[in-house]
Amino acid sequence: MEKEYVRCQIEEGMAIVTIDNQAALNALNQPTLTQLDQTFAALAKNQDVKGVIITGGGEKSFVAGADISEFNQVKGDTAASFMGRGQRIFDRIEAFDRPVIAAINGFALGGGNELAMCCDIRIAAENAIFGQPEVNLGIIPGYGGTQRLPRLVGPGKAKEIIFADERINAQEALRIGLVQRVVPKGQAVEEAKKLLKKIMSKGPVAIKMVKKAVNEGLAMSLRGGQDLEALCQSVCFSAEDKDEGARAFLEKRPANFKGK
Ligand code: CO8
Repeated sequence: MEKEYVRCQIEEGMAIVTIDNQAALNALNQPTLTQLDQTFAALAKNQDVKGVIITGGGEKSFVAGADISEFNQVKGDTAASFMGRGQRIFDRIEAFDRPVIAAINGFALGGGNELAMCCDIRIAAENAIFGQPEVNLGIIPGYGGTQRLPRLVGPGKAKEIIFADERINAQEALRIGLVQRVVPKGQAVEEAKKLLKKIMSKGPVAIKMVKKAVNEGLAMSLRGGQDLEALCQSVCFSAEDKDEGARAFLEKRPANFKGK
């Protein structure tokens, strides 16, 4: 039987997905990528799950990158399809229709930083270290890093990080906007749960539409993005959640959203 590299635990409507291959600092080998994809496919069908947290096993590493021991399987003529597979898995996580938070408990290097960047929100423990060290290996980031990093921190900062393998600590990651919160070592998952619970108390249709408008709008012109925003708002105004939200406000009680 294949080793289990990805664990998924569901509690109070939250799925906690743990990449667990601690002997290799949770490096992403091909079975791990497959299991991650399968985990998200199963979560997509489970409507009891309202949000997801991704973290790494142990206290040292979130994910230390793609598994370097697999590099000899990749040649010039197969690299593009190899990368495309990982990119699409990360794209599916990014497009997951409920919030996904990265709880970064240690090293987030190469594919690890790329995994964190496809999540909606990143919370770092103070011992987290970020970087894109691929150029040390004579290659470039391959799971979306050259595209998502400049979108998050700007092209100059992204090139500095990638060209020179500049390692970024948690406070610097916060300063440049790579992460949204920094918490003490060992607290990233707890903080992510706290934030996710708060998000889960809001209208689920609205949260889904915010995610769609922000993610898809980033690739559009300002006008096109606003058209998309208006369409997403139409979805909200057609949903029961909007009636419940207004009613609850007027009746001075918490809303009981159904996500419909
Ligand atoms: N792949 C495979 N094994 C790894 C990886 C990795 N990315 N990172 C760490 N390990 C293993 C080490 O080989 C070591 O194994 P062993 O105990 O058997 O020798 C174990 O994890 C512990 O690592 P260290 O002893 O090195 O621990 P340190 O605390 O001294 O150092 C570091 C921690 C700084 C994280 C260090 O391990 C390191 O530099 N790791 C590599 C980081 C890296 O370069 N990541 C980028 C990889 S490339 C990538 O992600 C994108 C490529 C896209 C193409 C994919 C094609 C397949």
